[in-house]
Amino acid sequence: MSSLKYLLGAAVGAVAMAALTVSASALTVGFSQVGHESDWRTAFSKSMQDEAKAEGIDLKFSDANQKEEDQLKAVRSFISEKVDAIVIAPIVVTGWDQVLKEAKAANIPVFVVDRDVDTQDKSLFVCRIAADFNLEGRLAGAWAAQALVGKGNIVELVGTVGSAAAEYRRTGFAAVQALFPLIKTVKSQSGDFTTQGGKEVMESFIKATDGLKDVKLVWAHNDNMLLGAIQAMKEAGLKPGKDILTVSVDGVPDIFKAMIAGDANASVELRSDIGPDIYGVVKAYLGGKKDWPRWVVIPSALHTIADAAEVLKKKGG
Ligand code: GYE
Repeated sequence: MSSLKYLLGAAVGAVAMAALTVSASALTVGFSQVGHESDWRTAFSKSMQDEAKAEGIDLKFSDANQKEEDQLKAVRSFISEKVDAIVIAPIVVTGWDQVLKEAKAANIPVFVVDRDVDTQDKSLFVCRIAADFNLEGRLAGAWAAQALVGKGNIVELVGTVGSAAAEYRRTGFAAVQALFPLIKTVKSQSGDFTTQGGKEVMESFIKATDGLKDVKLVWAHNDNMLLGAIQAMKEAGLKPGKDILTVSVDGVPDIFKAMIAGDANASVELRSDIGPDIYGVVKAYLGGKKDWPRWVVIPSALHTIADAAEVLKKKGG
């Protein structure tokens, strides 16, 4: 009798296991990505795609090309396709309430990743999985303050206007800068997180300041804008990394190469290999773990010329 029970139990267990495996392999996730504006972004997309393959997740990937309306369209199409979960890397913080309400009404959980959304109703998404952009700004500001020994003019290359990455980094940097009244920002403009944008904005800074006269440092909200700015400075006969110090965010391979070449000084690394972290939360939530902190924090670290070669090697560059 008891062995029959055992056999029956094992059979039921096997069926349940099979059902579990089927539902795991059939997991469909819609991911609305910002675009492909930077090296960090393309590395992040790759991590999401590679990990989906490795975990057998059916990933619906949509690149919004930095256009807010394309991003809203993508989320609405994920809702009509009845995906199991929606992951959003929001371009800007505003404009999310309505579409998030639609996802909620359709019973589809939403996970905000990377950049933030500004919404009063916190029940509209499960949690945010992202680095601390304000801390990145403060780390960059602290490095700048010590490199300038508390004094000197700086120029700022701002990220996409209205994006959490630009707003929070700027606020973090400014909080440290406020402790050093002799460090002054003489120019500040958006380069939209792109290499080309950074180059063009730096060209205009160079013109407007008589060749960066009295400017001691460039603070860029991401590496790609700085890489563009480095080109502009070199073309104008200036010496970035020496006469004009640099600090930026992301830690992409090219910025470490620039540090090794002596053209850049410091970057706050933002992890891009976060696909496993994100799917880990999504799967656990769908599997029944509902109590997530509002913000699952991904750590960031500052690197300089001192460890650039070592970090680049780890990244396989
Ligand atoms: O730093 C930048 C990008 O949102 C944190 O977006 C991200 C930023 C990243 O394109 O390179």
